[in-house]
Amino acid sequence: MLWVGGAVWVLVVALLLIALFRQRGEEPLEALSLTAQQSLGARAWIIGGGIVMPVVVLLGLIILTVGALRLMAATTPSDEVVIEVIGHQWWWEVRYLNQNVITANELHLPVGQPLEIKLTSVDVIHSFWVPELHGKFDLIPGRTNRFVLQADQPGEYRGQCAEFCGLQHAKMAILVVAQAPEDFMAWLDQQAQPAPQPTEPAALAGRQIFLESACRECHTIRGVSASNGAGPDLTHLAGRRTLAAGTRLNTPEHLAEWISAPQAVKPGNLMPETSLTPEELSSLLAYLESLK
Ligand code: HEC
Ligand SMILES: [Cu+2]
Repeated sequence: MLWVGGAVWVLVVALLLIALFRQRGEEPLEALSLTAQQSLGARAWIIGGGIVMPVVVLLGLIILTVGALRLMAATTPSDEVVIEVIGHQWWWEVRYLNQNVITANELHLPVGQPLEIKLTSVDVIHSFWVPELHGKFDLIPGRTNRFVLQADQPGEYRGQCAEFCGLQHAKMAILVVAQAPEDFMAWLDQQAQPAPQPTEPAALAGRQIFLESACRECHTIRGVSASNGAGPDLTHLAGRRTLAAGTRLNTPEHLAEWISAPQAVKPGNLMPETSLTPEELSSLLAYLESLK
């Protein structure tokens, strides 16, 4: 397209320059009436340059374009792994539809394999954007957008919500982890397991506190309790790199900070402040950290 467009441009500019600088002599305008032969030539220019050439050039480009579009659509994604990304104010829910895996703010995929990503939202419009991998795609409530995502190099790629979605829009990041296919399958198998059974007494007490407090209303821990889905699934929380959509690295200190004062860490986010005694907090943390 560039070369064809360039050739057309050079031709048009050359004709324009010829017309501008052609010597017309001194005759007054009225004397410029065309001979029969000249007017035939002028008509040939209009029909040839104004109709025939554009039709030929544009037809050629349309054929090329349709061919290129067909090639692009031909990357058939795997139907074994289909990922749904659901936007929430202000975090990402990530579901592996055929494996019954639900996680948050972290999307793993095998290197070099095209995967279908379905995008939707439960509240307002968000936009999924991992600049190093693809262009922006919107997450729209009540609608599913699809695209095919492929990472060619292993590594971690930062994504960001790219559609202003409220107070903590800036703190709505997602981490895309592209792994060797066997590592990815191992990760997926591990994520499909229910939450591990705690063994330590503190963690066992922490699980009880989780079940008796408001936490369980919003957070699912598969194998332990189901929730209304208002907050991220915590089944394998300890295996995630970040907390609260990339707001903090997932360390024991940051987790303690988050549970004891989520509104100080990410003001306005939809997790309410909780009132736990220091003992309750430390057991709860021991439990959450066991959720590998
Ligand atoms: C009213 C619903 C609600 C309640 C109750 C609630 N949370 Fe949350 N929680 C959320 C939401 C929403 C987020 C996501 C916040 C964000 O990133 O914007 C969240 C995030 C978290 C995260 C970070 C998860 C991640 O992967 O980023 C943890 C851990 C967590 N909550 C633990 C708890 C614990 C423990 C309790 C009980 C003491 C609790 N939550 C009570 C709604 C709730
Ligand atoms: Cu958003």
